Amino acid sequence: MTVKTQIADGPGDTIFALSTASGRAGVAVMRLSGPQARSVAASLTDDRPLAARKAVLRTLRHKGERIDEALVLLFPAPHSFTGETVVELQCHGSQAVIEAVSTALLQHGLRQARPGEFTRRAVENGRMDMTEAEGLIDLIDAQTDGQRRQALRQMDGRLKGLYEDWRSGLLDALAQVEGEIDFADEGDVPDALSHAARPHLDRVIVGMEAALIQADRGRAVRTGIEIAIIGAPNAGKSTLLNQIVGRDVAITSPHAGTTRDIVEAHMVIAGLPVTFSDTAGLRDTTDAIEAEGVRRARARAEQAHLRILLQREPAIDTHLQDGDIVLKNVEGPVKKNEINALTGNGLDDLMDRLTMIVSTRFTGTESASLTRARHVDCARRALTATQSARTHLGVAPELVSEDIRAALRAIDELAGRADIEEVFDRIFSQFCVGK
Ligand SMILES: Nc1nc2c(ncn2[C@@H]2O[C@H](COP(=O)(O)OP(=O)(O)OP(=O)(O)O)[C@@H](O)[C@H]2O)c(=O)[nH]1
Ligand SMILES: [Mg+2]
Repeated sequence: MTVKTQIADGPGDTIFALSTASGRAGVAVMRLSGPQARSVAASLTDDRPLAARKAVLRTLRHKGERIDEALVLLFPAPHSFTGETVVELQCHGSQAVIEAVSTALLQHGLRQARPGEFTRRAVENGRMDMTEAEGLIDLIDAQTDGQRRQALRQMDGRLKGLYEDWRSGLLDALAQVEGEIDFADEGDVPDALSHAARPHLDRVIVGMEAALIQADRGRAVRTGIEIAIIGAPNAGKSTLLNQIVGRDVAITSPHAGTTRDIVEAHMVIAGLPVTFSDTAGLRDTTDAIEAEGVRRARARAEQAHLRILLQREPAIDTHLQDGDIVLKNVEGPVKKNEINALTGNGLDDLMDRLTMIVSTRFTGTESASLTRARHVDCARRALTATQSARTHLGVAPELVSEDIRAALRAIDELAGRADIEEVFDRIFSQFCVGK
């Protein structure tokens, strides 16, 4: 069955890119998108008809010469990834085939896609919103299970659902406000306004605040969790790092002040990427190099999601935040909150505790929706504007609708509806070519 009608293709030119990784492989997928995709695919395949969404085996030919045998798949607009007509050529994955196909496509007037251009077209054609597109990048980049799950939820429109809810609450409030301004008796306006719009604004504010509280967690899942090992010189920090990762990554010695540079080691805990940092022992020192190490150690201690403070006589007690781990490095049998860094006695308990912390604090079932700095920035601006609307309700009604519109604009930006070229360029340049 062939599709008879060519459904509205956008004005853009037709692009192509290799969608699979380059290098030697069994199969390589070359993807074409745009108004010419179908006709160019037809002329490469002896003009035999292509049925929608049916894989067919065809000889690819250019200027009379056979290039390859390929599976050809046609997705007529608008039911495709980009919303334009898309053709996939599944050819053999050698450098020579890929080059010959690319040359043929270029000679047919197609253009090599820029990074993220397929997804950008999908967003521009309303096939997905910006946050779903970001979920897609995260899914492609996911290295652990936790990241994969969060990315899939984002791709399924989790954040979209949330901001659509905020938007509808704001629109309800706006409708009340504008209705009241039109009809109410001058004297009654402020009271009537606050009465009708307040519950909507309250609900939106509560939702935004809750999402922002969870945001650190969402970003931690994307970028990984940082755990800093801190303590006095000679506490056994480097010895502990080596035990945790089971490799000799950091130099240890009886000399106080051995570690200066931050030594990092990576692991996966509870499905999330975790980076442990071993840091210089914290003390005042006149040695300029060690002092720089201590400065870096303090900075890392402050930035990390979690600190393990290792104590050995004399114990120091510094840079701790809520929920951190304090461990005594002891000889012989270990009790709760103790470890023997040299023998590894107590290490299993520490790892259990870390697994528990990572899974409850960072991957809980109520996982985060705001997963990027960009999301947090838009949501904060929307929250500030909504709070301002609520403050103005009883006192300056003329400002309320202006505030609500500002909140709606911030949400549009979050959705990628604001269509600001610059924002689009920045986001899509993070994609790889072929996506
Ligand atoms: N007996 C014993 N020795 C330990 C223990 N932990 C570490 N040590 C020793 O103590 C010395 C200092 O250990 P490191 O791991 O280098 O200490 P650090 O905290 O990294 O020290 P700086 O890098 O100087 O801040 C080394 O000689 C270790 O072998 C322990 O639990 N028991
Ligand atoms: Mg050390």
